Amino acid sequence: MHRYQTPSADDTAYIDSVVDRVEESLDDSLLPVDIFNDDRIFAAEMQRIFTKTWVFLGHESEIPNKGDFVMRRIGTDRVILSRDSKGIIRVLNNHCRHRGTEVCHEDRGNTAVFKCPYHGWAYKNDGDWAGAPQMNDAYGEKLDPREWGLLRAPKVESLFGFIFASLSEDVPPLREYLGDAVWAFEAVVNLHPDGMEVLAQPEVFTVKADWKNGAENFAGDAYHVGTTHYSNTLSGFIPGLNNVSVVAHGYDFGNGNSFIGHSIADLIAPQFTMWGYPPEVRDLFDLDRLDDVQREMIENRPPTIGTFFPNFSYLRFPQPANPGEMPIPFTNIRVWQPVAPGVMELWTWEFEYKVAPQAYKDKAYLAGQYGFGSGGVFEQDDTVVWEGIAKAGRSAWAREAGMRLHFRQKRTGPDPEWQGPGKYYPSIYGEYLQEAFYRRWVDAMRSHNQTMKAETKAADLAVREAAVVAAAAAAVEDEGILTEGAQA
Ligand code: UNU
Ligand code: FES
Ligand code: FE
Repeated sequence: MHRYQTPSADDTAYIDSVVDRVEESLDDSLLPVDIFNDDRIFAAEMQRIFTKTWVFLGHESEIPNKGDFVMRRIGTDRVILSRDSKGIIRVLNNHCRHRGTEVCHEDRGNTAVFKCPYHGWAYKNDGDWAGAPQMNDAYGEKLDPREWGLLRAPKVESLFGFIFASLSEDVPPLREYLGDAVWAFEAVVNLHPDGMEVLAQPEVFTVKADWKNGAENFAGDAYHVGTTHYSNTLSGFIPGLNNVSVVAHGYDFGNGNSFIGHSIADLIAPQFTMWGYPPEVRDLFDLDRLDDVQREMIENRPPTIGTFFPNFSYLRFPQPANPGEMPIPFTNIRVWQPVAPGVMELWTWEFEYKVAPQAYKDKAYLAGQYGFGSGGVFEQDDTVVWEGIAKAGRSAWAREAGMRLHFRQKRTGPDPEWQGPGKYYPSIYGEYLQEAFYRRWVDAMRSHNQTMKAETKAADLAVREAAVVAAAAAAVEDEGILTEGAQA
């Protein structure tokens, strides 16, 4: 049994040749448009990237209680993100093991059991097979709950409450995979021991653009803001917005994980250090948790926008909750979810520190949604221009002409004095972070030799079970991923 259609020999030759051409082009700081809207490239991305890397699924605060679940996606599959009756977080494939139809049709809820709507097979909230109608007449005896349980992601880990999963047994642990980016992420989301929480369920909407265009933009594109978002400069929505790339910096943590930083105090007003958090929130932070370089970084040029390969992005910038008000920072987390060639779902969540006053959470939610909700004034601008790129990727003219995109801004190197991990670039000009994102894409598209285990044999499942429990147990110590009593 193959979980994904194996490309034919011809397809593989085609895909490999495109990946080669992308790499050669990047050596020239160019990028072929073909990769943004191509059936075979899309299929290969699902197979070679989305079943192999770590992907973000949600936050612990979305499923705080045993039995809570939310529906998410890994690649084109709908998956159940569940906190099982022991408190362990599970990522379950939503396809019934009997005939394969979709088991769960709710976006969220709380349940001990998922029951398939076709013939009624039932699964526990940890994925195990639980029963079937007329079991004695139909089957004679109970089926093996492990062997006939829902497919389960072998790797689930939580980082500061943010839950990632991988369908590959072979990925390194999440912290190792993200590498130095963890250091920056910590300075963003771990300024208080209670961490952050979601302010509402995510918004999800379809954009006729490729997932990579959003990921690339958030990996390092400060240059577009003055033009794409000019209406927000005109309206005075964020003071100084047209100069935002002048005060922007780059942090490259390798492997396609990067942040933009902004000296916001230079842009808006001197008190806008540390993203411009007002004293009632800033005073709650425990900055002793950070090292000196992290502290200096968030004071003067905090990470404002970033991408973790492949499709997780972050944004924190001060914006008014209502026109004319003082800008305040909001925290928006997003996933560029591929659903078809040239089409993605955009998932966005607003977050805030758990300890922040409720009045601040309410305002931060409004500020975030005003700019980057599905109808947000920035979101609308960005998605329209990205949709144009998907059209280029489908254009016979552009493809026949071998059209390649330009990543050749003037580059000045990283700061040799930088004391932190990764590389710090005082200037964002150069499009080096976007180029690094596509270099990581090339690497991922090449490392397809590791194939997923084809058959879910009982023995495999036992191994997976052990891996999931071990990961969850490690997470107890690490992040408190389990609820109370879960270890019993
Ligand atoms: O569109 C953006 N990347 C952006 C928007 C950056 C800074 C402020 C607002
Ligand atoms: Fe699910 Fe038959 S397909 S019970
Ligand atoms: Fe933008």
